[in-house]
Amino acid sequence: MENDDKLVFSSSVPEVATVDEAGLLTLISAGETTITVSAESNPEVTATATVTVTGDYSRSGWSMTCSQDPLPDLSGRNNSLTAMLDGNANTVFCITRPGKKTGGIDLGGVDAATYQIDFTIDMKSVRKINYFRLDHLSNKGPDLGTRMAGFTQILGSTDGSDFKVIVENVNFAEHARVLENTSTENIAIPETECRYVKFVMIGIDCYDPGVKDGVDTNNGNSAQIKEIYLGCQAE
Ligand SMILES: [Ca+2]
Repeated sequence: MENDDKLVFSSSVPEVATVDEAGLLTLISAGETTITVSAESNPEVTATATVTVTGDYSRSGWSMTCSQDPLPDLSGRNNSLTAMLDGNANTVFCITRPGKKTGGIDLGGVDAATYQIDFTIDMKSVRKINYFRLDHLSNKGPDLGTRMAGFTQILGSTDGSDFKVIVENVNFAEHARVLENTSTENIAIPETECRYVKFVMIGIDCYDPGVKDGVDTNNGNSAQIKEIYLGCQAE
């Protein structure tokens, strides 16, 4: 390598971080990338460093399936299977709660204590996750009863068919019942590498009854989630 030799920088995953001609790193979104620097005169002389960016993953291109189909078309909610992945506050993923009837789906006759609803998010590539977070519909009192209060199980899979339990009985009702909380905090789950994440709700405890000032308003026919995020944060 000569004294005036130039260095060439590259990033293996530019969606995570880019590196410019001078070696200046720009962090883009959560994930892992390898930065390589090589000598222009002799590309075989290289050095590498792994850079890990923590936080929410970009959800661009992610998709979702849900056991409840077709989804109810609730007025003004722009309900769809991508509604909680789109970063749009005007679109909301809605499902009918066990024991309830809304949007053309009647679950009044099911055993609400054992009835299962689940949805699965496809992140399109295997990633390391250790938290999720939800945005609730709103901070209006009547919408309290639409909030989620927990999940019976969260499972992960790399191939979409073989799912392993990541965590069971995740309960965030206490946080959800504070009217001012429009989002959950980042809810930690055991660190897992997977592409598909399945959220399972069994029975009515997963759905917030809309408790306000100690009184159960029980006004929710539906469960509604404005946004869901997955990410990896430092332990
Ligand atoms: Ca949305």
